[in-house]
Amino acid sequence: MIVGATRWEVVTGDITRSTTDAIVNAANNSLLGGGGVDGAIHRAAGPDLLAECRTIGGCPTGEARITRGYDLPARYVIHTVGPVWSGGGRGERDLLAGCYAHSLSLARHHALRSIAFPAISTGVYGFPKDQAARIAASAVGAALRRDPDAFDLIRFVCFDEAATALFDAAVRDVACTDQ
Ligand code: AR6
Repeated sequence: MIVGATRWEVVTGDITRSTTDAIVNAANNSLLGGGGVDGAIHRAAGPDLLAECRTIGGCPTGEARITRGYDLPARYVIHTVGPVWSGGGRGERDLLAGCYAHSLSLARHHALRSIAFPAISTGVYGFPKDQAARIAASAVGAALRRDPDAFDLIRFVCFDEAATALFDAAVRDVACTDQ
C-alpha cells in the first residue's frame, strides 16, 4: 500500500531479519532484555546491544529509546515499552498509541527512512490483537498525515498469519479512509 510517499506493508516473519534502517523492540521498562521479540533481538544483535542498553537507564511505558543495531541487519533498534493489558481501564490504548508515535518521531529525528514494527504488547503483555492492530494502524496513519514525506517504508512484521490478517485489515482501513 502507498500512502503519500510511504510504502506501508504488513508481512509475516522474524523482525530480526528486517533490513529496514531501524527495527522496533517490544521491550520492558528496564530495557535489559527479556523473552519474545525482545529476546530474539538481543540474541541476534549480540552482547553489545545489552551493554548500550545498560547506559540508558530504562524507559517509561509508552515512550521509546534508540540504540545501534550491532550484528542486526538494521542499523538501529528503537526500544519501546508497551502497556501490560489489564482490561483497558488503565490508559492501555493511549500508551500503546504512544509507543508507535514516539518510535516514529525518534526515527524521524535520526533521519531514518524505513522502520519495522512488531505487534507491540500482543504477546506476554496480553493486549487483544484486534484492538492492538487498529491502534497501531491509526497511530501510524496519523503520523503519516502529519509528515507525509518522512518515510520511504513502514513495515509491520507479524509472527503468525492470524496477526498478519488483523494488521493487514487495520492498515487497509486507515489507508483507504485517508485517500
Ligand atoms: N519477530 C516478530 N514478531 C515476534 C518475534 C519475532 N522474532 N518474536 C515474537 N514476536 P512479546 P510484549 C511477536 O511477548 O507483549 C518481553 O519479555 C509475538 O508473537 O515479544 O510487548 C519483554 O522483555 C507477539 O505478537 O512482547 C517484555 O517483558 C509480539 O511479537 C515483554 O516481553 C509481541 O510479543 C513485552 O511483551
